[in-house]
Amino acid sequence: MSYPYQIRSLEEYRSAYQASVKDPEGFWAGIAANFQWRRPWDKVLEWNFTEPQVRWFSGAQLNITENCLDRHLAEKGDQPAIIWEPNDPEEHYRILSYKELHSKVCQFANVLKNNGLKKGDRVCIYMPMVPELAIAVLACARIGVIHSVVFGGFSAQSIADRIQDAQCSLVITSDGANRGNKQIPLKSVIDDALVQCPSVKRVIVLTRTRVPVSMIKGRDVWWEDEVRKVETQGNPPCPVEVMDAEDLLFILYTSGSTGKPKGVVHTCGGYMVFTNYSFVNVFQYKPGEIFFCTADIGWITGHSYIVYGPLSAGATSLMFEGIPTYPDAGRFWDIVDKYKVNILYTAPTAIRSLMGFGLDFVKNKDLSSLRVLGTVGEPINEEAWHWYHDNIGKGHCPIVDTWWQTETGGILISNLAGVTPEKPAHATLPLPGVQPVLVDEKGEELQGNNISGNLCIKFPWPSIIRTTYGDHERCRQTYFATYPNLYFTGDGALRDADGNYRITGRVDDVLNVSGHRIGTAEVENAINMHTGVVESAVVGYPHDIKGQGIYAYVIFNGTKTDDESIRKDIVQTVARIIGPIAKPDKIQLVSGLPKTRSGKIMRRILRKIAEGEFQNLGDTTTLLDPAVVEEIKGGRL
Ligand code: 6R9
Repeated sequence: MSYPYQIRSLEEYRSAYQASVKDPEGFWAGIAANFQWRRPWDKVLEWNFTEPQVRWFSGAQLNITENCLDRHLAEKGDQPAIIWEPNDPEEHYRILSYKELHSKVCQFANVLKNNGLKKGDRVCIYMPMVPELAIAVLACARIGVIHSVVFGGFSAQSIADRIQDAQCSLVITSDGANRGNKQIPLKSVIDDALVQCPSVKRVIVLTRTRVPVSMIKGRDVWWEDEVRKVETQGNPPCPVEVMDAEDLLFILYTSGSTGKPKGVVHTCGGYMVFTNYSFVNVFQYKPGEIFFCTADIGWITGHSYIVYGPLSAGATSLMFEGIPTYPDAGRFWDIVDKYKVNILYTAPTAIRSLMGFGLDFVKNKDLSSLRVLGTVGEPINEEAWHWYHDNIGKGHCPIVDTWWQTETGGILISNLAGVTPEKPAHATLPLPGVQPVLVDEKGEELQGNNISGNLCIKFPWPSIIRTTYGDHERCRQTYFATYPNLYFTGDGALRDADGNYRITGRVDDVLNVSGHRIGTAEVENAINMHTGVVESAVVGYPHDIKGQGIYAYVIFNGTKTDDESIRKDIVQTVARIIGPIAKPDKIQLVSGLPKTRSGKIMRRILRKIAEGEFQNLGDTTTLLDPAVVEEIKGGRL
């Protein structure tokens, strides 16, 4: 069995692609016909990339949870919607059928309403990977409340910045989170964050780790108590809030090359259509299959391919609370074996890390249920691709290398599993409906194949970013001003002789550390918060497991203790300001930074030195003080 809009052969791919370019509106209207709308659209697409303004399915009304839940109840009510595997393999797993998930979402949506929320309000969700996280997300969507999920690894300061930016009035969290053999005190981090957030009037706390927490009277309530209240009200139904297609669905913060993280905005109709379409086509999902995406719901991959894409397709989505190396490096394979997973979607950094533990952890695991493998988040090197292909896919599972971004909402460039050809380390071809181009520095579109350039998209797709929350000009500047009439991705890419794209990585000052986007400016700002730091410059360098590591050059004139404790202090500062994911791997203490006469730091030189490439430093004659380069080279870590 397949979906009516599933592309099943290379020929079908080619004709769908052509149709999508020739008549985009007709193409997307055909796909959008597979959903439940409360009111049809007046116009499929209105757009310009100058303001920018993009409106998909305008005039249409819908609720995404009606498409993710209600519409499956008649035929799939008893089928598992979410399978949840806890951090500790000894703890009991949970399975929520579509019926159960629907009733829990309705119940919690009523909790939110009881706590005063209404359409358009913003809620911050800071939770572990438990089913209640998915329930909270869907409950917001059901009543038109805009969710802003913040990954559990971010610090109090990062949360506060995000809450303030979106002016959230409510926070949903838990007492703590389990991650491997560690516990993270989420509620206490929220308490620290909220000191700076007067907009937050209510905090709902789920019990997970049972670590003691302080509950503030009048502000903090327990999830379980609130649910009980709804039960004593007799569990009233929760009709959906009927949303306009272009009403906001969620905000998700992501790093860029300058300033603080920005709130990427996605809207209801287009996001629903595109995440569903890409899920069904890229993975070639078949009803009844078990889909395991190892991402955290705190990132876009979790939003689109744990929650909205799979559930809108009536799939079974497996959610894992823990980490790939706990209790040992065979955990992913145990999970595949235990639940007979059919599709596994993970990140190159995880594959490289597990490769390092050797094949003993793969041996004796039954992986025969696997049909499709996927990767996302960063370029996959050929060695990792082959390891994944040979040892996990046993040579017969196609690997989809899916390129996309928080801003794109869903997968834009990828092979379609078993349908279009794969090529190691290549994301290959755009999905029908997606029109990538490569441009040179001047923004001229490069024609033909065997070329490289900056990756742009020249026509909107339904889940394109609509704005950056509260600051539309920033959205224009960041994505639409570099090259007129193009969406600029920030990535560089090659196009091979057959038209396959190979994404080579960011061409801006954004790092990709273990698949997480981190701005160099953000890390520098955090380092500079340390009282002893005069100035710093941060660059990426190749890292065997993380893809990129963080290399910081720091001018320090604080109280001189030994270099090692200065470094430790700086690392702690970054962890406190941003979160552990942004900790520098290497900190080199220097007496100066290479600057041009106009005072600009020459990052190109610092990048080369961090990479250990002392030749080709390029022209250093424009430097204010060329001697500083020699000193930095001498002290490289
Ligand atoms: C989905 C996600 C986006 C950046 C993107 C690019 C890198 C993602 C990739 C890839 C090469 C792939 N990226 N997928 N690079 N091949 N298959 O990761 O979103 O966190 O916003 O990161 O990740 O550099 O620009 P996000």
